[in-house]
Amino acid sequence: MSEDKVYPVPESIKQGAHISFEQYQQMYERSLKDPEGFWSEQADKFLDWFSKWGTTCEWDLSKGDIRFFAGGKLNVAYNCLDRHLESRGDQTAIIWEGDEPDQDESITYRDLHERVCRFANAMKARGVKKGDRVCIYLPMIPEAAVAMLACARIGAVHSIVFGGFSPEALRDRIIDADAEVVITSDEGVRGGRAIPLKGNTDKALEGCPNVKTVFVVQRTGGNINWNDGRDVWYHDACAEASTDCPPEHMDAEDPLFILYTSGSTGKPKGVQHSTGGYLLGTAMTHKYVFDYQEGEVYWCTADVGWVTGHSYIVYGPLANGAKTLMFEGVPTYPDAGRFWQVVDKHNVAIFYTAPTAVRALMGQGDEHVTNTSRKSLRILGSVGEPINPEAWEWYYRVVGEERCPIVDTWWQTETGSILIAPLPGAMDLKPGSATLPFFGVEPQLVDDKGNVIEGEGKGNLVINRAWPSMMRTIYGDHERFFNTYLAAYPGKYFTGDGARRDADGYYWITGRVDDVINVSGHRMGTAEVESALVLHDKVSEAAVVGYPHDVKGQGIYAYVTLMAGEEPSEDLKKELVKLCIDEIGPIAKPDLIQFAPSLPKTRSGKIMRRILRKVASNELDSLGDTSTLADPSVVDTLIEDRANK
Ligand code: 6R9
Repeated sequence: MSEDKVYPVPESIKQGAHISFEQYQQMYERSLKDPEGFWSEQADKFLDWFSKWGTTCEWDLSKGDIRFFAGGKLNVAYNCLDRHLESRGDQTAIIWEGDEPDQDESITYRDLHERVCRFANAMKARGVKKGDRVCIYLPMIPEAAVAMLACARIGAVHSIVFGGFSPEALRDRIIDADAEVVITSDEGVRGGRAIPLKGNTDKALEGCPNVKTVFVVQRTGGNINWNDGRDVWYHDACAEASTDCPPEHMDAEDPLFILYTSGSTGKPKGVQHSTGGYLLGTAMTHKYVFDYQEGEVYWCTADVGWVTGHSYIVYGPLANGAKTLMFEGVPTYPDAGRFWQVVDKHNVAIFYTAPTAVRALMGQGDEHVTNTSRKSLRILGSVGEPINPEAWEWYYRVVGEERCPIVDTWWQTETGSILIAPLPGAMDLKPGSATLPFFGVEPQLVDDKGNVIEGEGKGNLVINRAWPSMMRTIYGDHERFFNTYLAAYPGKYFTGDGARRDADGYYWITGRVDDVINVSGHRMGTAEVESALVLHDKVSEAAVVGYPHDVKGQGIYAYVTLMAGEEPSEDLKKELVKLCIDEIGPIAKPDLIQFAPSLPKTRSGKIMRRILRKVASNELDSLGDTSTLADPSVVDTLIEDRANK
């Protein structure tokens, strides 16, 4: 092993783990040498099929064609529910923990199956059919999982929009997906505060004439407006629906869902996932990366509005017949010990969260953790951004009491499931490294010209072959899919991340190499925030970059140039912040705004973001070459006026 700090696999975890290091090596090698044999065995083992596929896998990344198990028929809801009824119908499927500590609910596989069938029939009764897009805009309540699975059952393609997004962001996504049905709730509740989801939906729908039906879940009973021809109470619709709903036979390559994510340019893109390959990827990784053992309570703290919630609250765990915990609230309500209180209350064995939450809680004092037991915990997980070694050590030492391995899982909305992560019974850990690739994943590092870097080194992270849960396209724009991910390095998938590989072959993700920033584990395209800022009458130009932020990982730093004659002011800053919140949502709120008389541009008019990033990060002695700027003196003014001196 190299000079890095290494944490060997604890004996207690090694014994009884699904996979040892030797097994990992054998299976990994086979997955690359004999993908047909490997994937067909796994698809047989993990999923139930109505009928078998033709060719197991075929892809040509230089053309954008990817197919796994094509011709095979299955249904995701059947795999997550029906097939478990005989053996574990009365076992808990979902443990719901509400925003208030005295609110919770356990839903068995049988209950969940019934609820899904009813709601599936309710949608059918209103004309929803295979292939239709359905938008889900719900808080973290069981109905979110019910709605997802009900769509899957009838072959409708869901598009979940995170409840923290604004009406404008919701509208864009409904229009892009051409959804005719929206599922929302009267309000959501987080940290004791109500969020007007129905009100937001009403606003969004002012611009969506194609939406015919809005199902409304009653969560709080708060006041809402009602549109008689369009709005339907979810509970009424379910009450009158039958519990008998045969699952649609879907092709493995039929779309399961669309999920919008940010890129470096343009509007958010609808990442489209498949049915068979996606479910196989999430089920396999859920079992092996978390070493999930029968009967254990597993908790992923993500929101179902993000891919982590899709794959690791709902699809992966339920496909494996697991007990999955769904939490409505926030880590600091009623106090900063909430996570650990919930762990004790429900005997959570596997806990999966984001580094930003770990850092935030680390700052609140150890006693919130140490005054709970946490004896049930066995495995800890991290996802969303690189975890800094201090946060890793705290998570390991204070939360896990040095007995729980931390699985640092690297993946993306586009990858569908975890691609690089330790298997807890197999791999020694190094704080800050996502370690080794999962089965069938062939990572490579390339330089900007596409030359492959062998052995130890640093470069752009690409994946040299397709894997089952890989995205299939961008909804409605296959060319954009190709250009965004497959054009840069022909035959390879480009992740947008940079990485280093050490002497042991371990991967260390260094962060995005494009204009995407990662704020509290949420992806944000700088272009999206810029577009919001320039909507203001007084703004002529804006450039947004990320800068290091203690808790959020990266903060949003906005440089704003005003129209001639306009004066900077604190009030104007507030208006700009509000504009970003209104256009995108609270996660897009700039942390720092600097009014800049002009931005550093090349002679061809390109903004030199590298310089803006350096100034925002206070790395003033490494600005690099500024000689190609049209007016190098712009940089002195920028430094003089920086917002975080
Ligand atoms: C699952 C998810 C993807 C981007 C990805 C990378 C960053 C995620 C990470 C990580 C370092 C990890 N990222 N996990 N970076 N270590 N364990 O987060 O999907 O929202 O699409 O974000 O997040 O930069 O490219 P998504």
